[in-house]
Amino acid sequence: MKKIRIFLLSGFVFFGFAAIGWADEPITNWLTSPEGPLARAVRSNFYFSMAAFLPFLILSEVLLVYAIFRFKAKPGGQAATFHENLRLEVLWTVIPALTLAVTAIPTFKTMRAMEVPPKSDLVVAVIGHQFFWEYRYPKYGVQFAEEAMVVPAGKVVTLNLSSVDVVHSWWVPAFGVKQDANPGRITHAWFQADNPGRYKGQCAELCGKLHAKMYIDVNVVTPEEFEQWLMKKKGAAPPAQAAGSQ
Ligand SMILES: [Cu+2]
Repeated sequence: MKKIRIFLLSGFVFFGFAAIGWADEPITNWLTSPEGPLARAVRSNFYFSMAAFLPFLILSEVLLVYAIFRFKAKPGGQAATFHENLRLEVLWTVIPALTLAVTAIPTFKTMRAMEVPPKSDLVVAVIGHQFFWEYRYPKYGVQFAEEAMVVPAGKVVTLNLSSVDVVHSWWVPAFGVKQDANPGRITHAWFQADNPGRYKGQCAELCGKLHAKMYIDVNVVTPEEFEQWLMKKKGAAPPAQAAGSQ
C-alpha cells in the first residue's frame, strides 16, 4: 500500500515537472533572459530576496522533519511541558525583521525605477480590449490592433495604458513589465529592450472568456528597421478611413 502511494506520488511529481519542460513556451523567460536594464534590476532583486529568504524556508523545513522523527510519540512516553524561551523568541523576531528591512532597500529602489522612467524616446498608448491589444504612436499618427507592437532596440519606450472595457494587464516578463490597463484611467510603464527579437507576453488580468488567448507580441527591431516600418505604416491608410472611402 505504502509503495503504491510513493509510486503514485513520484508519478505526479514527474509529470508535473515534465509538463513545464514540454510546454511550448509562449512567454519569454524573464529569469534566464531578462531584456534591458529594468528587467535585469527585477531579476537581481529576485535573486537577492531569494538568497535572503531561502535560509528561513530551509531551516523551518529541516526542523519540521527533524521534529517529526525525533519527537514522535513512543509507547509510554511523556510529553515535555516546557514553556517560553526569551532569548529564542527575541532572536526569531529580530532576525526576520532585519532581513525584511534589508530586502526592502533594493525592492523599493527597483519599484522606483519602474515608476520613474528615464527620458522617453518613444511613447506608445496601449489600449486593452476584450480580447486584443490596440497600439497608438501619437507622435507618428500610427495606430493598429491585433498586431505586434514594434519598437526600436536600445530606446526607452514609455507606455500609457488604458482600457475600453474591463481591467486588463500588459505583461511582458522579459521586459520586467506588468502593468494594469484600467478603463477611465491611464497607468504608466516603460522598458528598454537592448536586443532585436520577438518578445512574448500575455494579458495578466482575468478579463473574460478569451483572456487566456490575449497574447502580446513585441517586435524589437533596429532603429533603421523601425523607421522603415513607420514609413510603411504611415503609407497604409488606416482601416477606419479605408472603410469610409468605399
Ligand atoms: Cu485578460
